[in-house]
Amino acid sequence: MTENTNPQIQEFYVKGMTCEHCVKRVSKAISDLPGVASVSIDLSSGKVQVESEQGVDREHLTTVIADAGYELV
Ligand SMILES: [Cu+2]
Repeated sequence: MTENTNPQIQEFYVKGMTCEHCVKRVSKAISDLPGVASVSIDLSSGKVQVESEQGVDREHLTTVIADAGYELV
């Protein structure tokens, strides 16, 4: 049974991204989280939009972003 098929869209801000390479790193790190359908990142503002099935745990995301070398703010 699928009860909730509406995707969750969450917005985060990540500090420290300076180029497309950073964007790719962060995007990949988030995409690897379970249930994540898509990630879109605006480099100039640091805004990260995550679309997922169940929502992404902020604490978990903080760790993943830190491991990639950036900071979730
Ligand atoms: Cu970079």
